[in-house]
Parts: sequence; C-alpha cells; structure tokens
Amino acid sequence: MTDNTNDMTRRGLFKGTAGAAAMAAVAGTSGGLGLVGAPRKAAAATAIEVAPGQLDDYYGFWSSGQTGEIRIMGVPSMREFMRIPVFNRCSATGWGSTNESLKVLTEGLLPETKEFLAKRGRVTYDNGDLHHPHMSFTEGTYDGRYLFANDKANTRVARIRCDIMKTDKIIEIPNTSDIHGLRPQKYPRTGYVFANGEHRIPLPNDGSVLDDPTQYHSIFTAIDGDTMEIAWQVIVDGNLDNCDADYEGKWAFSTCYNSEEGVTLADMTAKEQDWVVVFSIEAIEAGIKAGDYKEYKGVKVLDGRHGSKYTSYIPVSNSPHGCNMAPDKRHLCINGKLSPTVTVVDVTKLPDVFGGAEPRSAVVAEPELGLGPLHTAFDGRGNAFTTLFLDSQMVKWNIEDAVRAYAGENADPIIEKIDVHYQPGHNHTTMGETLEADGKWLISLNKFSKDRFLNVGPLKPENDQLIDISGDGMALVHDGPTFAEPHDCILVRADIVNPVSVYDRGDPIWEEARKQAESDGVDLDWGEDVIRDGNKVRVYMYSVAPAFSLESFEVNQGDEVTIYISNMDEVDDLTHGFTLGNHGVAMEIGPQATASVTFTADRPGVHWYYCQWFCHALHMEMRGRMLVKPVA
Ligand code: CUK
Ligand code: CUA
Repeated sequence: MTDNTNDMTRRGLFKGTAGAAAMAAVAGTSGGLGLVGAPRKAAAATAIEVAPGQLDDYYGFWSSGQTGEIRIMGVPSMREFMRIPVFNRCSATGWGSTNESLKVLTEGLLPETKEFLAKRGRVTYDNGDLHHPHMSFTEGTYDGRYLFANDKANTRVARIRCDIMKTDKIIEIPNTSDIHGLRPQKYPRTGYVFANGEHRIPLPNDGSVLDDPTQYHSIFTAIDGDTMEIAWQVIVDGNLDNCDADYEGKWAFSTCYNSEEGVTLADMTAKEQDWVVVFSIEAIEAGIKAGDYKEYKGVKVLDGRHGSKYTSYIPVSNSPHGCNMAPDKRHLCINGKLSPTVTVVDVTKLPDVFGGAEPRSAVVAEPELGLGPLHTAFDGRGNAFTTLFLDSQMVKWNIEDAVRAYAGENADPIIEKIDVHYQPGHNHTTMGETLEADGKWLISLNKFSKDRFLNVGPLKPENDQLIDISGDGMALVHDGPTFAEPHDCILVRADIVNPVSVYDRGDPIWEEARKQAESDGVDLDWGEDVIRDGNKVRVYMYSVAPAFSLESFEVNQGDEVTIYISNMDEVDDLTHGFTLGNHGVAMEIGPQATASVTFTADRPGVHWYYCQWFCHALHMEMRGRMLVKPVA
C-alpha cells in the first residue's frame, strides 16, 4: 500500500462526515509521531501453511455483524469450517423454521415483542447484528462450555453450546435498547455476562416520554450465564459502548460516549471528555441485597448515575470505543477513537477511587499511538497491539514503557507500526483476552478490502489479516476475505474446545418431540406413524442412510402437519436433511438427532420430500412422497 492511498482514504473519510472538524483536530495533534513505515523488525517466521489433512492450532470464533451468525475458523490456516446460525435464518439447517430452533428464537422474547410480531404474522425477528462473540471463563481463561453473543439490532443476547456448536438460548433484554458491548465475567467464572445497552431511551419506554432526551437512559445489564436470566441492571449517564471485566471478579468496565447526553452527532461530540464507567460488582450485589433498586419489567434496576456508590466515572478523551483488560491483571486499555490515545487504567487503584480519590488518579498511562485507535489486544508478554482505524495501521506498544513515559521518564512505548488493509476495527490475539495469552498470532479485522481481492462488484468483502507476533515485531502473513461483517473474533487454543461428533439421543433439544411421541404412543427412535388429531397430523419417521423409513404418507388439504424425523445413523459426519418441495421446508438432522417442522398442507397433489445433505451413494434416492388429498 502506498502512502498516497492512505492519504486519499483519510481524506475520503473526513469529507462529508459531520464530525469532520473533530477528526481534523485529532489529525493535527499527531503530526509529531513520525513512526509510520515499514516494519523495523522481522518477526520470526512461523509456518502458516496447514497442509491438507493437518489440523489448526486454534479455533477462531468470528462474529458476522449484520449477517447475524457466528463462523468457526481455523487459525493459522484461516479456513472457514462452519457457520452457526444465531439471529439469522439458515436455508441449509432450517434454523428459524424448525420447531426446535423456533423455540430458541421465541421463548426469550418479551411479551410486547411477541404481540408486536404476531400482529405482523411473525413469531420472531428475522435479522440480527452480532458484534461480539466471547467464550465462558473459569478462573481467568476459556473453559469451552459456551459462547455468548449480542444482537445490537433487536436487543438480544444469545448463548451457543460448544459441545454441539448450536445456539441454545436467546433472550431479549428489557428496559434498554440495542445491546452492543458484551463480555463474560472472567473470574471466578462466568457467572455474569455483561451487556451494554447502547442507545438511550426513556424508562419505561411506553410513549409517555418522547422528545425529552433529559429523560433518556442507557442501561448496563448483568445476565446469569448459567440460567440466561437477568441478574440486575444499572442505569448510567451517557451512551454505553464496549465493555470488559477484570481478572479478580471485582469490576466491570464500559466505555461511555455522549457525556453531553445529546441526540444529534453535533451534540454528542461537543465536549472534550467522556468516560469509562467502572461498576463495582460487590457494591451492586450489596445494593440488590439491601433492596436499593426499582423493578421494571421484573428486573431489579439500580441507579448508577453520577454520585452513586455502584459506579465511578473516569474521564477519558471524547468518544472512547474499545475496552480491553490486559492479562497482566492490572491494566485496562480504553481506546480513544476520536483521540489518538489509549488511556490505561490501573485497576489496583480503583478501591481508592471508590473511596473518594480523584477518578483520574487511576490513570497510569495515555500513550499517543496514532489516528483512530479502536481496539487493543495483548501478547501476554507486556505488549499491546492497537488498531488505528484512520491510519490503517496496527501499532505494537509496551504497556510498562507507556506507564513510565506518563510518569515523566524518558521512554518510548511504541515498538512498531505496520500497515493493514484497510481501516481495522477489532483485533484479537491467540488466547489474548485470557490469562493464557500466548502471543503467537494477531488478527486484524479490516473494514475495507478495496483492491486486495478480485472485484466482486460494489459490495466488497472485508479483509481479515493474520499477523505473526511470535517474534519481536509483527509480520503480516495472510489476507482472508469475509462477508458482512465480522466485527470481532476470539482465538481459542484447540485443546479447550471439544465438541461431540454424534448427538446424545437424550439431548434436551428435542424434549418436546420426545414428550409428544410418548403421548402419541410412538417410539421416537425407531417408530414410524401418522397420528391424526383433528386437523393436526403428526408424521413420525426415522432415517438410516439412504432411506427415510416412510416412503410416503397421506394428509388432507388444510391439515396442520408436523414431521418428526430421527436420524438413527450413529456414524460421524452422517447428517441427513429433509426438504419438502414447494413448501419452503428444509431442515438438518444430525446423527442421532431428532428434528421437526410444522406447516400447513394446503396444496393438493403429490409433493416429494428428499434428503438435501449428501449422505450416501444413493443419497439422490433418499426421498418420499407427501400425498395431499383435496377437500371436496
Ligand atoms: S464494535 Cu465494531 S469495530 Cu461493535 Cu466491537 Cu469496534
Ligand atoms: Cu440422507 Cu442425503
């Protein structure tokens, strides 16, 4: 990449942005930095080639932004292995149309949402905006149990089971709007899942308050990760953005912009300073015990605005974004976004701040890194890597050197800058948000790919770059195009993640199917039957490659039909499917799983169903007929 491209990019971004003045002011402050350029030190060469048949060292769990799913990648090969439907619809697996997935997608919705959707003939939302996937922790490191993820679009939080890599719970968060930042409690375990409601709304948001922004609030939510119920909520000043938690189970942190509490861009960026809000878990739990809350929609809501004993507001530069706790257990990095700085908070100083010390006394460093710092990752050796969105660079810097420089010593924290392509948002290191950060690989999730790939039309892929950080410096080794829009990812050592290959027949996913089969007197494993119950018809069958146990069944036009299929193959990688022609019906049935789907049979005639998952030499022959008798 040439500097010319970089300059054009920057100009393009300034132009037409309402915040141009603010950004330009920021640009003016970084003139003296002068560390841009080619890598100073070559990183040790680490093989990124993972040869055919070889396995990757890390699982990457990628978000997908407005696609609404999670993607499983291999690192360092950057191969995409699997997609986990979460808030989206999936044509292959039937996520969003099977009864089992609809249960997950509907049971956690608020009553008023169900009502709102029902009036539109729908049972759940079709879209989601999934930014932040994070794994459950035990004692400061990943434990392989669950992934949690936010939906910014429809204010939800999802949980994914890592034994089968399927979504098992989705809840809608009341009293707030647009869940953005999300992180699990790291210690002693998850525990809480912290979720930031980004946009400020009236509480309650029932229309009694409209255009009076002084009565709008942003709310911080703690969810119990085991039950997926809401533990408590805290009202804060400003808009919440990203969050993280410490390694001792004492604090949670959120970046907070719009201290002005404005509703227009000009209002929201008027002041020089915003905050990082620190939440005292101990004080909040004591407040709940003492009854110091109000209930809204069944949730205990504490008041954590300025002056509250539950929170502390540490001023940082205007509009901070990423919020990243270092694995040294001590340093919290707040990324400046509109400021070229990262503000480093020493969490051991927080008890003093809660005891009345000046909040900025917890700030121990504020290195000027470059333009548009968004997110920071760590190597476990005292170094940090920050994405510079406007500069299209990754900067490696040393935390202790930054602390020394802030204390007036002659130290330069910046170790190296490299160009990335282009405009990085999140970054992530291998195991980097855990105590086991190992400093091997760094991913830069770049928002623009521009000229890096064959042109596919006006909508370009994003570009996820792999950087070797095992040596002293950084070496960019791979470009990986991705579809909209992986904000974030985590990189988990492969031995921590241990999914099964075949379902357990006792899995709770198809509990309702099991109960229904029992009451119908049908064996859900090896049974096949057509049960009529008024105009409801339940069709049970099993599948063993290459056949469905029922080659045909007959129903009457207008019947509400539910098909239950149990895949009785016990073989690894032997998934079947059920697609019913011209009915919009398709679903995945994993080995030893049961899946079901309900539809109305209102098209008289012959309709073929077939297996859409290539399972056998006679896969094409794996089919049958639904005969729909017209009503006279
Ligand atoms: S946010 Cu997108 S680049 Cu939603 Cu994690 Cu920072
Ligand atoms: Cu079963 Cu294809």
